[in-house]
Amino acid sequence: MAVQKILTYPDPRLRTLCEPVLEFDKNLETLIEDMADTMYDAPGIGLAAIQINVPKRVIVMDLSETKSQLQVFVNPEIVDLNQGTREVEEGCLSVPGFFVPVKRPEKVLIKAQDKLGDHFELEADEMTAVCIQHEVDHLNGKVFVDYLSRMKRERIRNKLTKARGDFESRVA
Ligand code: GNR
Ligand code: NI
Repeated sequence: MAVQKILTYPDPRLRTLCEPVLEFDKNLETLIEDMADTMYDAPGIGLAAIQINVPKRVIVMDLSETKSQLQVFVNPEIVDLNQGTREVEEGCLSVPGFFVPVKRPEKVLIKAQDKLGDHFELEADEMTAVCIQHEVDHLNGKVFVDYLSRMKRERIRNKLTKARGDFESRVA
């Protein structure tokens, strides 16, 4: 069990363009374990490696009620299946306390590798489609607040930097 600290917006490290995984080794296995531990602890339904400050193209997700169906996506690619768009309220562990509607493609094809490097494909809709797109955005340095107006984004940024300042002065 190695729960890691989650980076919070507007931390500039969340803007990193993450690197593909080339070696499917013990390091990758440990990273995936840490990510799952951190996601379940939070709790959240997904996590991208950069959220724990590892700039690699690795995602974990678990959308099951019982939190017993971990999904791992290494080097994922998303293809829009052009079945329209849908607006769903999103949250992010790196933007704690804010939930806002984001419009995204409704149905996507995911091409990815598993932790051993084997390639697989998966058609996704509903929450799986929302979550994988949210996570792949993280791998490209994008956060869901980027879809909001500048005014709304700035309001969230100000609240989070002020919240952090309050916390730091209390623990100091
Ligand atoms: O836990 C999470 N919930 C969530 C809800 C709606 C849309 C996307 C998400 S992903 C989020 C976890 C997270 O921040 N992943 O990057
Ligand atoms: Ni997120």
